[in-house]
Amino acid sequence: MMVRAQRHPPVMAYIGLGSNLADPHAQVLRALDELALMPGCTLCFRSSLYATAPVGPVAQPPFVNAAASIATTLTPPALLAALQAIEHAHGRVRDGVRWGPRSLDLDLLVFGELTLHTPDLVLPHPEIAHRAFVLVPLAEIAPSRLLIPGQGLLVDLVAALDGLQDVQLIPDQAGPP
Ligand code: PH2
Ligand code: MG
Ligand code: MG
Repeated sequence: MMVRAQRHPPVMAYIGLGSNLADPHAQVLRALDELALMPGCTLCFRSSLYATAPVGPVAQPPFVNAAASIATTLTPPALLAALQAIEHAHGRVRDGVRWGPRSLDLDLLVFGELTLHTPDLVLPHPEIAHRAFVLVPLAEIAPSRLLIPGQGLLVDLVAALDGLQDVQLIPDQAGPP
């Protein structure tokens, strides 16, 4: 009898990308390519890049933000570790300044329908609902009726944005071949 390793069916997960140091545009483009190479993950969609004003209490340079969807057989902690390894390879230094500038931030936003509260990982990401720099890229690649557990339908969260946050689409510079 053939014994197969137990496999979990793939789960759709959404990642938020952000950078505001060391050529943010290039950091985010490279990170999107690296997400596609993570073992146990298939990249489904990647959003456009957006130039966004920094949100939060720390004065810092503007960000480039984007979002991606992956189908993954990894567990949430294993996926988090893979994302942190990419952040680390981009020179991300965790200096303890919460919400401070960063060369690359990869946030696990949504992991299927899972709700999780551990010291290392909270799912869905608790800050999605009010952040245009997350919701606008996410709305480009996710179904409008995506349910963000505990926060609501993506379409409703986008409609509730106050319109005050500066999020500008960066036109795709790749021209026709
Ligand atoms: N990330 C933060 C804090 N503020 N502002 C923008 N525009 N984009 C971000 O990715 C961002 C932020 C902490 O993760
Ligand atoms: Mg973040
Ligand atoms: Mg983060």
